[in-house]
Amino acid sequence: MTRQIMHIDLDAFFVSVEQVLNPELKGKPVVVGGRPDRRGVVASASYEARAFGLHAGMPLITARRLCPRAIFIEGSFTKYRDASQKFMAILADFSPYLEPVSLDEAFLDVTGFESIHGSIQQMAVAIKQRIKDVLGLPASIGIASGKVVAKIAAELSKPDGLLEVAAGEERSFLAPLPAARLPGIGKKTERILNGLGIHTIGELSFMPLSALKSHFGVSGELLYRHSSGIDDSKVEPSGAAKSISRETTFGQDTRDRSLLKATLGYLGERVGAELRQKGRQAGCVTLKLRYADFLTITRRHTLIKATDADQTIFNTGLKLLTKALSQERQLVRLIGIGVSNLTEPGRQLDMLDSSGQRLEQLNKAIDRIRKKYGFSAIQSGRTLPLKDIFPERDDGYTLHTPSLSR
Ligand code: TTP
Ligand code: MG
Repeated sequence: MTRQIMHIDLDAFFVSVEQVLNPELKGKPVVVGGRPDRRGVVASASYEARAFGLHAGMPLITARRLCPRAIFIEGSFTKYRDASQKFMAILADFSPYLEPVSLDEAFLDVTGFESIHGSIQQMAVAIKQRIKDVLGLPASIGIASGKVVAKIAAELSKPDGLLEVAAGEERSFLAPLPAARLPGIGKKTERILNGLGIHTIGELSFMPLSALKSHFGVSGELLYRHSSGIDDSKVEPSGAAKSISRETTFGQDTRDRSLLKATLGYLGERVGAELRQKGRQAGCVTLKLRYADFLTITRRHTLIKATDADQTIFNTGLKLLTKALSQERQLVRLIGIGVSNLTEPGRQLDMLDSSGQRLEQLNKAIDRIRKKYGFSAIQSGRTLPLKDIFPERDDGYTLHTPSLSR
């Protein structure tokens, strides 16, 4: 039976939320990301702003130069989180097979649901309408037999779009599109493909599997399948986040070890707190650094045993940081830490591991105290240097771009 998968993504999400709260912003070039005289990047740009070339990830300074009339908003993460929860709740009303991907993006498996809604297209229209009625937000929806094609269809339909790729048409739909549209094709893979004379997904689909495997290893097989529109990956309703991360841009590029270390400690604690709140453990820690010239690197370390302890996350991150700094002399612009390979904790094994258990109890106690008395009620030594640098709020420090840490 052919599956019917929807990919739903809100348009210019952060900006659209701001426009609902302040309708005067509607129809104007608007950027959420911070004040343009400060450092940081565009998190979300309205489609009017995109007409000037603005896009997510662009330095705010560049954004203002390209579009001096743009309205810059700092943004606030709690508003977006609230909207996101309501958005997911609306989708869950339509099908229980919901996989949230990020705050404003989800897959929905709606196979066999047409009898309730007339057709899957009509169901998508109803979903868009409900999101508009309840939240006032525009959404775009792609419909296809698999996740990859559904996501690309949603992207192409933006803004406020709806695009269905009929079963059997996946290959011809993908063929003319740039290869970089496929998931897993970053700048590096794209360069290699271009070097081989391959620019479109259609051209990619004619490459023999063996050649793709020899160039790209295991991911070569995925490229082979996806480029032909073959994709049987499931919509995973457990839907829990696949990774959790926090990052921040410094007010000034820095090589100050104690600042880097303290910031890493702070971000690591935030990651750890979310991990424990979600009741999960992580098998992998990733450090992200962006240097003064925007060179961005990620370094990952796979743990022998999954963890939810701040201490382990921090220590692993610190080792990666020390190594990275020894390999690159530039000043650091942004630092981030994340965890992935998330699993449910294996209770049985933990019983045998008393130091792990002690850490677990310690972290739980810290979480409880902070929930009750605020973040700064208890501080670990590793984040203390931040006290002199950043303003403190009840729920933590105001880092330079607090709301934009993903
Ligand atoms: P996206 O869905 O990628 O972007 P968008 O919703 O602003 O625009 P569209 O989908 O119409 O292309 O990301 C969702 C939100 O996540 C976005 O509004 C802001 C945030 N975000 C960041 O904070 N940093 C980023 O680099 C990106 C890409 C998004
Ligand atoms: Mg979006």
